Amino acid sequence: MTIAALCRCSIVLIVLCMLSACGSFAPSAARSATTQPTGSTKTYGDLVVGFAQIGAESEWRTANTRSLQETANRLGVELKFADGQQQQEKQIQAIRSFIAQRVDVIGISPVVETGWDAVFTEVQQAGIPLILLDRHASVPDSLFSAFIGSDFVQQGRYACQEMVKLLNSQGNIVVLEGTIGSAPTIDRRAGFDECLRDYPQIHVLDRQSGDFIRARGKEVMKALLATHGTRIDALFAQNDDMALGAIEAIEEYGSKPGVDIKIVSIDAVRSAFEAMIAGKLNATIECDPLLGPPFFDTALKLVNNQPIHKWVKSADNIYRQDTASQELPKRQY
Ligand code: GYE
Repeated sequence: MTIAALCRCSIVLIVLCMLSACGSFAPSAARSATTQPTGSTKTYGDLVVGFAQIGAESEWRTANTRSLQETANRLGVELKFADGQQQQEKQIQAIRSFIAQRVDVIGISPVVETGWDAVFTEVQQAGIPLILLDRHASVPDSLFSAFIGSDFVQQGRYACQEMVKLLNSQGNIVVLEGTIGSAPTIDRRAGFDECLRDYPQIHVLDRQSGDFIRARGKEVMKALLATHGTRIDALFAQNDDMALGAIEAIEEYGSKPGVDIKIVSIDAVRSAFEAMIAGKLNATIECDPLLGPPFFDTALKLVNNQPIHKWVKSADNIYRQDTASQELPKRQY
């Protein structure tokens, strides 16, 4: 599903909530075979949940996995966790195995946006509620119960606004993009480019995928420096890990990251705060990975057939060098 579709869906939600004064909403796909008769409400201890994770490509992902596992342990939920190793095929296999095991709820962070219709239909036919976590997918709304995560388009807009300030509305940018075809890559680009249209003196020299991986960020930045050299005034990295890799490449090239080449990235992981304190990263846009609590809360509501929000949206902040040392001790990931 596209963000535009999510927005349309939010409008429908607002109208429905105004009509019913309920404050939340249970979509039809949430009604499942696991619906409990009155008097037998399930608790966390009764829940068996399957989660198809993408992999372990970034600090963000590690924090996200930890949040899911720690929250499951704390609540007493049985979590069946599958690592997709960045492969859609492996995630599809994991979902099929969760269906075969008759779990109560299935969660997935889809590595790419498309190609999910068939397997999500199988989940629906099995009567199992499906939660998309962190990344959304391009499927009809009826094929999943809820999406929990950030507004990636907004993150792209924020990154552009920071960039505009750092460049005084003028200069040449290179972009390190995430996994090709993934929701954050597509949406962060859309938000960034939409905002950039108001600044004709800022030019994007090049954009290349670094797959959200630190080593790839370094490698690709090295190649970008070899091609564009000192014409590069700034880097927008779609995640912190790629920015951190690029910082190494910039230093090896003999330039000063954060000074000669301004850098804005997304995620706000610990290492990004350290890089800001060292003056090597200028700003990072937060993307909250601590999605374990809202995930299991929604899962429990779904099995008990209680109202849920179709999009449980994370609140994301902007962090800059000036507050980085105050913020670092407060960071949980
Ligand atoms: O920004 C990146 C991770 O889907 C929001 O995936 C997530 C992104 C995050 O690999 O670091």
